[in-house]
Amino acid sequence: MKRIISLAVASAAIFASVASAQAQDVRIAMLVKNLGNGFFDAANKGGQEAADELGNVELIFTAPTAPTAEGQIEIINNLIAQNVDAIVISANDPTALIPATQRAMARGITVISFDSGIAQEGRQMQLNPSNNELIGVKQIQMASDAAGGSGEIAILSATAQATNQNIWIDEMRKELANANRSSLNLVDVVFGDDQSDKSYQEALGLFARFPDLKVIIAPTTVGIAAAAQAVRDEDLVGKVFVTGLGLPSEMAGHVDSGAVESFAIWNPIDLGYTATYAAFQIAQGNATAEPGDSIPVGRMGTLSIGDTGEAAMAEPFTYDASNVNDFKDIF
Ligand code: RAM
Repeated sequence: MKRIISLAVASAAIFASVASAQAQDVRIAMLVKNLGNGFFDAANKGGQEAADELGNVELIFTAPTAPTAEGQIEIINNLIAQNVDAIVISANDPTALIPATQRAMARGITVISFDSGIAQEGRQMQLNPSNNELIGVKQIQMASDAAGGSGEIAILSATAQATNQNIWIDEMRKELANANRSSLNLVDVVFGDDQSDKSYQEALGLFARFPDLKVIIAPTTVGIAAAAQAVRDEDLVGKVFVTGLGLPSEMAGHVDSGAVESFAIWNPIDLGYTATYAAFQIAQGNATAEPGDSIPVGRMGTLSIGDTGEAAMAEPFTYDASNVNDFKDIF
């Protein structure tokens, strides 16, 4: 009797170890622009949620320290050597990563981009947080509201190569070309490289060069927080307003200070969740990402793949003094 019990215990132990080996058998790497950015920490949280829900996924969160294509290429090469199942990338350059991601795809690794895209030939799909035109128009509308409809505005962006910011800047320029926006004058576009210090210095440079500046639009969560801090430190609250894309957790104090009247963003947790979920579906052969395809993505519903292999999520949400404090503990 004793022997039978110990055999049963031993086989349970073997079964448990086989089950745990199976339990982690899909490895998905989330490779973001750089470390230390709260936006990507929130995306990682969503990715982890998807991994836990799917049950047999290990999510590897990784990034270079600075947001460069070179740093990401080195990591992609390492991920190929580790033979991960999928790579989900927010790219620091639309084209520079293509040879590396094509090598990954040739080895059977699923590659999708999200947030900041890779050109079509370098990935299987791109997940946009929202409609790009909407993101551009929204930011010009917020800037116009802060400027009272006219005056000098400047853009403080992330890196000069960032796919997503460059698309949004193009959309902003298109919106500014409309006759009803002709009283807004875009005086400069500068780059803070998604580094707080550099973004802060670039904001100071704008104040010095453009004494009549009314608004800084920062289409980056790092840039908007740094620019708002610079406005406060230079006692420019009420003279220069900051708007753009920010995280409620990082912007609530700046809204309270008056440096920021409104800003927008989508939910980065949902974005990371959806990107990870979609990568799993493609890697497992449950879905494909050809134009016209649909990919089920758990609690976020279904993604519809458009002509260029892109899918878009929800509209950006606007935050101001009336609601920013309700969201500051979430992301
Ligand atoms: C920064 C990054 C990211 C962008 C957000 C809005 O965190 O540049 O790519 O989507 O801002």
